[in-house]
Amino acid sequence: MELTLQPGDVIGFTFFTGYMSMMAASIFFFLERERVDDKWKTSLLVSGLITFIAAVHYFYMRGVWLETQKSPTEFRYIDWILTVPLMCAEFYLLLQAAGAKIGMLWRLIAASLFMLITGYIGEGIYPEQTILWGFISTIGWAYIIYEIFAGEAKKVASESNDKNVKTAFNILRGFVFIGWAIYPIGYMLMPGNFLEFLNPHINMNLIYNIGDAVNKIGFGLVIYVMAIQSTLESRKG
Ligand SMILES: *C/C=C(C)/C=C/C=C(C)/C=C/C1=C(C)CCCC1(C)C
Repeated sequence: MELTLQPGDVIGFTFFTGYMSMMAASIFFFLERERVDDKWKTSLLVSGLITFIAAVHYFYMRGVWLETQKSPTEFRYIDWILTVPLMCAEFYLLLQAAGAKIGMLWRLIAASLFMLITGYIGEGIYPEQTILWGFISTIGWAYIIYEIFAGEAKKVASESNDKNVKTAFNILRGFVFIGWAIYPIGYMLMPGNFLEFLNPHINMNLIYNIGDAVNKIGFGLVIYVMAIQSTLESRKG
């Protein structure tokens, strides 16, 4: 096996572009922190950390893919276990001024770890039980959706009187509901799972790489736009 990107290796291509776009997004979020009000600086820092942690993992995943043409499952889940709780922290930072309590953050983090650890068990350890573990994992995701669409996070957001925060919260929830649905679709391409029949044509890594680009960079950009908007408004009046 040649350890370089071969023509026609579409998945390999997305590992390279994933690496580079995560890196570029990190530099962008880190430098743009200068331009926003102090109260949003931590949110932008966390956005940059999410894409930076992903960039480092993409660097390694790219290497595994080139060497083996197999899923870099371990690096993938280590990345998610670090970045998904940080995305939960973004919800907390956004809603802090509106009165969000730390308990909400811990519940979101616990649910996301449950979702990812059980997902890993079905992808990396017992792939013959992928449907069972995929189902268990979905309970964690469902809890997160409950918390932001019907639970305390939703309540706090609806009581906020900052329209920029409200808009950003609504878009971020959309990412968790629709953008995150990309991942279980990738998972179901595993042998023995519901979408196995698509497997020779669509590779799980292609779906996961698209999901990461949409969710990690998109999430950060929503927070960035909110922070800039809020900063401009506060400086005007
Ligand atoms: C930056 C990485 C993100 C936002 C990763 C999100 C991952 C998920 C929402 C994964 C969810 C899964 C299920 C809901 C069931 C099947 C197993 C998983 C782990 C793929």
